[in-house]
Amino acid sequence: MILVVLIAVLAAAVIVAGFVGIVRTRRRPDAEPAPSAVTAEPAVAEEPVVVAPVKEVAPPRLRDRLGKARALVGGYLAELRLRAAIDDQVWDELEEMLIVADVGVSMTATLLDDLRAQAREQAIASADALIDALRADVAERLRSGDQALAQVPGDRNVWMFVGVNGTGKTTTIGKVAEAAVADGASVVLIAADTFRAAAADQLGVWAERAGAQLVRGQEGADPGSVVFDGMDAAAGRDASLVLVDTAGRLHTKVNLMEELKKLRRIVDRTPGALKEVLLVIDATTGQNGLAQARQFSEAVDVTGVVLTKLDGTAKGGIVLAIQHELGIPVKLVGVGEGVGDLLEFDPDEFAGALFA
Ligand SMILES: Nc1nc2c(ncn2[C@@H]2O[C@H](COP(=O)(O)OP(=O)(O)OP(=O)(O)O)[C@@H](O)[C@H]2O)c(=O)[nH]1
Ligand SMILES: [Mg+2]
Repeated sequence: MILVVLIAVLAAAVIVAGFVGIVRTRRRPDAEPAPSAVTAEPAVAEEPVVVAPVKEVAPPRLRDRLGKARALVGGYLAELRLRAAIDDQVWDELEEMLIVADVGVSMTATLLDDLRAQAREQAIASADALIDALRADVAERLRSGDQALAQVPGDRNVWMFVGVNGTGKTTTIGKVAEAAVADGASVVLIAADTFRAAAADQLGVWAERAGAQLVRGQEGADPGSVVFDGMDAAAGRDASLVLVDTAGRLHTKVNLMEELKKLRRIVDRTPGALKEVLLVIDATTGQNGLAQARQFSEAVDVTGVVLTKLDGTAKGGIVLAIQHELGIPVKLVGVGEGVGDLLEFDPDEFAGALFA
């Protein structure tokens, strides 16, 4: 009898142990892990944890944003490629294409002279080969300037943005600030546009978004004193990049151009800090941008051009005119209104995209 009871108790214990074991091994994968005793054995993950990848926004591609300019030039190129021989008509159409694309009369003449010489020397016989030679020539000419933005590690780097009204100065500064902060820079934005309170507010939105410090003054304040305070603040926080936003002004207004010179002098009180004076030109204004560039350059010694709104114009050739006639390299191009829509200018990519 005792033996029977003992066997029954043992059997019951085995069944309960087995049941507990089943429950343990069937824990839901998403359940909290059971508290485990300290053990020398490494923990073994029951299920691999799959984390959704962070969705990265790819930078825009220049060729995708040059839609209008590519459509215009592409129309001519498609026609030209059908020609059996390089005759006068081919040369006329090439000339028309370059003028319509806003390459400018002088640069067009230079490019075509070059191309004629190449065609003779290398016995170029097909329109296809001629277009390839043109593309290479354009890239070569655009490469002649120093495209890189001056930024010395460990230095205070000040970039001043100038230009006529509405070209995209404030927007470009916002885009640059965002990228620089993401790169680990300590960035100060100076709102030297004191004509309208809204101008500093607009810069403030970009500053907040990027995580940059904003220095602004009252509406109507002397822009010089704002720049002065901004340089002080930049020194205080040991900022690596300082972006100065100036009010849009007509290049023909002498007093306003004098004001720009003054702002420049205030930045220059920190010797060597001013690394770039960037003229922001709206590409849709075409050849008029050249006149602006000349006047601004005379006033404040422009070191580079930011060409904005390339996404909205068929006149992409203006890049060539600027570099050829003014010797000022295009350093950045704006290809949209979004924060990521700013690209470092790449001559080969540009020539390839335009004369594909
Ligand atoms: N499509 C397009 N729009 C742009 C680009 N850059 C700027 N814009 C737009 O151009 C308009 C003017 O830009 P702002 O940055 O305010 O120009 P600004 O030079 O600071 O203007 P002011 O301070 O008034 O002289 C805004 O609507 C911008 O969104 C660009 O690359 N492409
Ligand atoms: Mg502005």
